[in-house]
Amino acid sequence: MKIVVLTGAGISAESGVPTFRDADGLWEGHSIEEVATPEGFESQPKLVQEFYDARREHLVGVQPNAAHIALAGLEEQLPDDLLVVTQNIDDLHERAGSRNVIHMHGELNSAWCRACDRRTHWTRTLVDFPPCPGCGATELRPDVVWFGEIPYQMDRILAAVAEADLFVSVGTSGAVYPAAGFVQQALRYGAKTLELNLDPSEGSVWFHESRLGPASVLVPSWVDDVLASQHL
Ligand code: BV8
Ligand code: ZN
Repeated sequence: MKIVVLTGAGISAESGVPTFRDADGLWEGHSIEEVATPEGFESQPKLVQEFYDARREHLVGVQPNAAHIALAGLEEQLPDDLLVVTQNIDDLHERAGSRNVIHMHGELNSAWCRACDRRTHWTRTLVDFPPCPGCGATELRPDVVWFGEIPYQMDRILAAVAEADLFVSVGTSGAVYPAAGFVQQALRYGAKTLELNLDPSEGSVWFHESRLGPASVLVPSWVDDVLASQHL
């Protein structure tokens, strides 16, 4: 059984990573246009670097939760059949042990050089525009996908969604495209669709089943169901 799991900020909420739209969400105090668009970076580079530097620093103090850990455990049992596609730029899936992970919106712990196109694992700050380890240019930006930019690995993602027998969405409001459109594609290719979310999302109508509650509870119990059904 081929499974694609799409995750959003809600899966990392219980680890202490703020979501986007919740009351004290990331967008509070910052307009999307200001901090998450190429235009915003052109006009206020230091503000944007500081926004991502703060999130990168905050990442050090948080840990994967039971939802991340359960998905990593499922991958161990179904190594060739489970793909996690995440909209999150945190590294909690990997720190929980997941390997088959696509960061369609990029990663906080990566810097991208606009001069030589090199991507470098990066855990420090970028606000002082340090030189690129490859070419020395001071053209490093956060390796994240901003609004108006094309998400990463779309071909691999769409191929996996077309192959999926089961499409599961965890902790996402379904407000940002193209991620919010994957469930409709999965349905079109005949997949069963399941939503695990604290609240109903903008895409709830597209799911055969929606289970409402915290990811740290819903994901482990769903994983137990899958393993039981696979007699694993
Ligand atoms: C593109 C990286 C062309 C940076 C991000 C008009 C209509 C339709 C689309 C558009 C439109 N105008 C413009 C667009 C396109 C635009 C878009 O969708 N805009 C929206 C605002 C309308 N999209 C783009 O620009 C994308 N690029 O379209 O290129 C293209 C198209 C197709 C194919 C090729 C090319 C690029 C978008 C990527 C932007 N970058 N992140 C950063 O992180 O700073 S988006 C960012 O916001 C996240 O990555 C994520 O995608 C989104 C936030 O959503 P969620 O993760 O879902 O978080 P949210 O807070 O909203 O919700 C949390 C959910 O969790 C809630 O439902 C809550 O109930 C639940 N929850 C909370 N706690 C828990 C929980 N669930 C379980 N347990 C809990 N404990
Ligand atoms: Zn460079």
